[in-house]
Order: sequence, then C-alpha cells, then structure tokens
Amino acid sequence: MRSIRLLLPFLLLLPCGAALAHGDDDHDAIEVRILMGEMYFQVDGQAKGEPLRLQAGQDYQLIFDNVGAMIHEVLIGRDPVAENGRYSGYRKHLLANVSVEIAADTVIDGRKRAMKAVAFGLEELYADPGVKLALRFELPAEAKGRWEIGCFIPGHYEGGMKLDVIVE
Ligand SMILES: [Cu+2]
Repeated sequence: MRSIRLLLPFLLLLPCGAALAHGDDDHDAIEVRILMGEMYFQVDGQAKGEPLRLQAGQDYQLIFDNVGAMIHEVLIGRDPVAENGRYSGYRKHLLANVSVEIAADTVIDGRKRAMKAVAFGLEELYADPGVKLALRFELPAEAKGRWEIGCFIPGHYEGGMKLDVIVE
C-alpha cells in the first residue's frame, strides 16, 4: 500500500482540481526535483551531497520523489534535536510561517489517488515508496541562511539522510 501521511498544525483539504491560493500563476515558480532514497536526499541533476540552493522571495515548487524502497520523511529546518544520540526533528522549521500548497500522486489499495491541500506551518511529511509530493510556496525574505532537509525515521538521519539547504 502506498500512502501519504501528513502531520500538520493546520490542513485544508481541497477537492481535486480546485483552485489553489496561488491560482494558475505556476509559470513563475522554479521547479526543483529532490530524490529520496536509502539514505539520502539528492537534488535532481546535482551530485549527491551538493546543497539545495534557494533564493529568498522566490516562488518554488519542490517535488520530493521517493525513489527508494522505504517510507521516508521530509522536514526542512535547522537546529536538530538530539536525545540520547538519537535525532528526532528540528527546533526551527523553514516553512513555519508560510502557506504551502501540497499536491501528491499516490496509489492506495491499487487505486490511483491524487490529493491537493493547503497547509500553513508545514513541519513534517511522510512519503511511501513511489509517492511524489509537490510543495509550492513563496520563500520569505527572512528565510535567508542555512537550513537542512532531513528524514527523522529512526536511524535515517544518523545514516546520512540529510541535505544542506542554502537560502540566499
Ligand atoms: Cu528516511
């Protein structure tokens, strides 16, 4: 079974094809595909370990594509929390004060499903193998600095499943 699990402070589900907050102005969003697997995040077209570089104030569509064989998480933040040598998440989240449109294609019980949602304060997403998650948002000016994408499923972050994000 493939599914998407969302953990969000606020989630608004929309019928498929419904107009999202940004309307149809997709043309000005920069699309970046990020591959997820065991145990890495990799910007499509870049070498493994090369940071994701973003511009503050720009519209983005980040597509997280789980090409691996395991469920993975997507968190974008800084200041990882460690307890007893285990990492459990970030103290600060890049999209904490940002409205994000989420679109996903998945298969549940053999049937194709698509979902769209708008989330404010996105912290954590899960994607089963084969799931593609598209996150569309405008990166605020105050996001400048160093961030990180990480997966905090036990053992994954420690196993190297993280990638530097540089917002300029
Ligand atoms: Cu993972």
